[in-house]
Amino acid sequence: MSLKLFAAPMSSALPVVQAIAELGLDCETVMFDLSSGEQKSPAYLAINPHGVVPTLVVDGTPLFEALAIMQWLGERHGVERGLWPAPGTPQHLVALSWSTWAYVSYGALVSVLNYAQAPHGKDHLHHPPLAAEVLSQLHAALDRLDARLAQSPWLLGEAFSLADLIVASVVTYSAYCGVNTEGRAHLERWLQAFQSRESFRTAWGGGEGK
Ligand SMILES: N[C@@H](CCC(=O)N[C@@H](CS)C(=O)NCC(=O)O)C(=O)O
Repeated sequence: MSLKLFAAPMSSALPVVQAIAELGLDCETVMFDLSSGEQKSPAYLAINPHGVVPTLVVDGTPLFEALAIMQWLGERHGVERGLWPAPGTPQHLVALSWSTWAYVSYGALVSVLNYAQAPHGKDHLHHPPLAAEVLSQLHAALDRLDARLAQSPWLLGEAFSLADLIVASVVTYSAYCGVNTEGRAHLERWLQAFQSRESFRTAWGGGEGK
């Protein structure tokens, strides 16, 4: 199987780079400089019409959206390595639930927070009451994640899995965006264990954690 990843430093591609490292897969990686706009070249738009990274090209077929890529990596390569639960098991449902929750539900709130906190050059979007509301919803979400992590060291039980990588990546990113993740014992322990992994330090560049 041939794998080619289009990625960029400090981007949504980092968790995918980390997942590939955890799985120990052979993968050609093309690093774009997003500021140069090469992600909008006709050649790349033919692979990913949205002109963003990451895209993983699997035997010539492009797969885009970081969450889809990592769930596919889990299904196709993680099960045999003990990093993703086998389809048909209850743990597989848990992995799909929490990983999708992180990107779709929690991640959507982080996007709104970024707009409400006025992204660079978009001061007209600055909206403090909306930012406060979204922050309070994000903190409530983190409380629920903390409660889940009170049940076991990792999301699926005793062992680290790509479900942890996916969820912890979004939580780590949210901390960069100003969501205070501290003060929750189980969440903090889990986040620290995640950020101490060699794959995190390598992929995210020096282990800049929360
Ligand atoms: N939801 C997408 C987000 C992809 C995305 O927005 N990537 C950004 C980097 S974080 C990008 O490539 N931006 C370049 C651009 O918009 O030109 C995913 O998770 O794959």
